[in-house]
Amino acid sequence: MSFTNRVFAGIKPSGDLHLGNYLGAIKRFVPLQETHECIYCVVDMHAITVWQDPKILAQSTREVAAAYLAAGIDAKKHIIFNQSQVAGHAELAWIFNCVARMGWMQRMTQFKDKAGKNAQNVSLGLFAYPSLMAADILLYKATHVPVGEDQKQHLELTRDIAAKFNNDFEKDFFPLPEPIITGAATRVMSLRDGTKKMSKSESSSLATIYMLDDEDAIAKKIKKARTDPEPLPQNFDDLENRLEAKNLVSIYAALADISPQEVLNQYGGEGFGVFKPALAQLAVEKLAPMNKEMRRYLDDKAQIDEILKDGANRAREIAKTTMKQVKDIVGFIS
Ligand code: AQP
Repeated sequence: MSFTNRVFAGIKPSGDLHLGNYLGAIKRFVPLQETHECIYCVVDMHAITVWQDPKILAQSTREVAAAYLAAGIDAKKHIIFNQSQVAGHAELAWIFNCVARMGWMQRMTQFKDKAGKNAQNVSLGLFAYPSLMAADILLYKATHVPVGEDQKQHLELTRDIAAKFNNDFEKDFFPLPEPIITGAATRVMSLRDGTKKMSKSESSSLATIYMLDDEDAIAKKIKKARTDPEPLPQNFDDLENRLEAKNLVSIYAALADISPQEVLNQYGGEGFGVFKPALAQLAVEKLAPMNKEMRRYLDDKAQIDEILKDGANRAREIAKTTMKQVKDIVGFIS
């Protein structure tokens, strides 16, 4: 069977969006609009796998939508919506819970990282998260999924679920979606610890550049970013054991749309006294206009809610067709 070239991607409204979400995901969503039919979702049902204050959840949902719009996603030509408005996500996720195997889910490293020593006490939803993610993607028979490096394992599980469904029920019903993991910053690390991923749940605000940070905050965080006393090398490979320096060079490359090696062609031999101000200037130049645009959208909640509703209506139409077929295939009377 041939499938439409369709992109699905989502971001959890589980806190303030950061540079990792931007460089690893949102920035890369934009050019895909030229080549694919794109569905960009605010995955609020994933957010509640850990506690969310209901008042803040609604605001964070609008913030993700505002970031999509400010980055340049065209909500008329493509689709922007929040997941909980389309019931098909939950319906298909249940069917996938019955397709996925316990052993597959138990291998997911993100669950192990997030649950830590507290595995008996976290929500069942956190454990089942990858099955809902598979439903998000396959409900639209999406063929491509742009994600950061951290989501690679979940994407592989999505393919396993699709393959098992096809094998158990009907050959070639679901596509096996391809991850798109490209660019210089597929895994942006904390500015304070090069071994840790930059993340919404990080407690030190100095470790994370937020998309709504103002120019002073961006410059201050880059100035205070942890580094080492050595100058930058001429070759990117020589940064292998200098994680914090490698992270800053990768961030520069991703912001400037050049390769990390090209950054070192320019700054190799320089110390951080020269490189950090250059990075701060570039980050402000790239992030400040988007920040302004996000705030403009956030000032008009009704407009964002309308965009989400319109997107959900269009997403629901696609989802309805898939769910009708899935129910027939599984043997549910509908
Ligand atoms: N540090 C990162 N570098 C590159 N890409 C990243 N992404 C997240 N962090 C980085 C990518 O952003 C997209 C949306 O992720 P998400 O918000 O749905 O979930 P997450 O990966 O769990 O993000 P966080 O910030 O770490 O959230 P919390 O702390 O709430 O769990 C994905 O494509 C992801 O790869």
